[in-house]
Formats: sequence, structure tokens, C-alpha cells
Amino acid sequence: MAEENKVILHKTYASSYAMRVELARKIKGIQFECVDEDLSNKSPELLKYNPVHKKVPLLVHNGKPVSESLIILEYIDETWKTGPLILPQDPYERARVHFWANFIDQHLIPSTRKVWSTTGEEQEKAKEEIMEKLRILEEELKTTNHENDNLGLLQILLVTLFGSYKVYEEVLGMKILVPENTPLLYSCVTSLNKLPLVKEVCPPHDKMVALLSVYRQKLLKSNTN
Ligand SMILES: N[C@@H](CCC(=O)N[C@@H](CS)C(=O)NCC(=O)O)C(=O)O
Repeated sequence: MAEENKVILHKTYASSYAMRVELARKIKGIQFECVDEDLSNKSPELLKYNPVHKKVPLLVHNGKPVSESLIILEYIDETWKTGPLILPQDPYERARVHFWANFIDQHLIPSTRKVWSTTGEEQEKAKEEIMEKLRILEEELKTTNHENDNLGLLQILLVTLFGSYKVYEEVLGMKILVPENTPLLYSCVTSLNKLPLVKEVCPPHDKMVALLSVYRQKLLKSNTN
């Protein structure tokens, strides 16, 4: 890789935020060097280059850091003009995509966290909250002329968040993404899951079950302390 175009991605194996960047990199065909972070012992580079949040993903392009996955995706789209566009060019369409990306990050993901950290009635309530937010997203999908196998920003967010929905079913013992509630979203995620690029980025089912089972136990334990 030429020194003037050195790209390093700090990530962890199962971070869905990092998977967003991995997918963008594949879409654009960019050569990256990857650094796998241990979040209990973060690298000096991660602490130096992302001092505010100290989180992955972190992209370092020719020594210049870019953090926060949505910002990284936009940076990639603007910097590597070759390959398909991740964000629409039209200002209005772009604004809409930003709106729904923020909805996913600020409303949907916090609700999914609740379902992972609770049990019983509380978990059922959290599940209902997610289903309601998914129905809102479904309404948006109805208004857009989307193609299921087009990997734009929203598709990247949806497949990295819900592509492992069968893992969630196994670990949580409940179904969240179902065609009866949100048929378009369900068919969008299942079609995206079949794409070779997506398959390359998503960790295998059994490994995800093992990792997310540990994650759930940790969350439940920290909730009872
Ligand atoms: N808003 C951030 C969220 C990234 C995030 O939450 N990363 C987690 C891993 S999935 C992390 O690095 N956590 C480390 C920590 O909280 O110390 C983004 O979109 O990039």
C-alpha cells in the first residue's frame, strides 16, 4: 500500500458499528490495515486518536483520524469516488437518509440495548418498544423506491444491526425482526444477508451466539449490581 494512502481501521470483531465501516470498505474496494482492539486494554493509538469517545471504529487515513461510524462512512464516500455511492447525491434524499440514520442510532439502538439487559416483563416491554420503532421505519421504507440489494447507508445500518437476527433469537429467546410485524424490513434484511459482501463481513452464527451470550450475561449481571 502506498504510504500516501495508508488506511488503518481500529475495530473489534463483533462491533456492529465497525462492521458498517468494513462493509463500506468492501463496497468501495479500499485496502485497509485492521487493528483488532481489546476494549479492556485499548491501544495507545485508539486513546490518542479518539480521545473524546475512545471507541471503535476509528479510521486513520494517512495519519489523520476520523471517528464515529456515520462520519467515517460519509468520509469514505466523499474520499473514494470510485465504486458505488453510499449516500445519495441529491441534497433532499441525502437529508432524508441522514434523518433515518440518526433515528436508528438515537432511538432504535438504545431500545435494542434494553432488550439485551433485561428479563421478564421489562424485557417484553423493551421488545414492544423496538417493534414499534421498527414499524415506524417500515413506513419510511414504504415511501422509498428501494432495491433490496442496493447497499446504501440505510441498508448498511440495517444489515449490520439486524443481519444477525437469528443469533438474537437464539440468545434472547424472542423474535424481534418478523415478517408479520415489518414485512419490508424483514425482506430487506434477508435479501441483504445473501449478498457475498455482507457474508464476508458478518461473523459466523455460532461465534456470534457465543460472543453475544457472554455480552448478555455481563449486562444482566451489571443490572443486578
Ligand atoms: N457512536 C459510535 C458508537 C461506537 C461504539 O459504541 N463502539 C463500542 C464497540 S461496539 C466501543 O468502542 N466501546 C468501547 C467503550 O465504550 O469503552 C459510532 O457510531 O461509531
